[in-house]
Amino acid sequence: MKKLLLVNGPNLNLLGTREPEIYGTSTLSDVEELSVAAAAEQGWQMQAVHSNHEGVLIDAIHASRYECQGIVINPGGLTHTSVVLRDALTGVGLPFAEVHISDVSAREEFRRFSYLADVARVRVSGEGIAGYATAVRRLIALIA
Ligand code: CA2
Repeated sequence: MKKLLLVNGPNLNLLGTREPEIYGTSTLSDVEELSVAAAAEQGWQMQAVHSNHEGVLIDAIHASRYECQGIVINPGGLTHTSVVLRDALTGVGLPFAEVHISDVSAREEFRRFSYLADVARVRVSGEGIAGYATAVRRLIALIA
């Protein structure tokens, strides 16, 4: 069975505990369940990883190289800072979707820049956690 890797970056474990006006009230577990279900609807498996540590995320991306056909990633704040995360994603060469719960284009100026924007095959921002399902469907449609 074909498989996607779901990556959630730093601080996303706080979902549902603070800033509901920006991120809603759902938890990271809700996000993972929703994403697994969206993949299963298309007949795909999904493996989820979350870490607050950049190197752990990079190791998970490297390990997915021969096991997965694509990656759905919300890098959290690393979106705006991390060349090494970009290098890991381009390095493994898997097509990936960049997803953000909030509308990063309508927030602070520093959130408008993404190190992944020009290499992501799919970008979803501002749809709340439903955006993960959108990203899964659009990525699978591209690579199936
Ligand atoms: O909108 C998104 O999904 C973000 O990737 C979330 C990141 C932020 O740095 C990006 O600019 C946009 C922040 C993740 C932290 O999430 C929290 C959730 C609840 C409470 C505190 C943090």
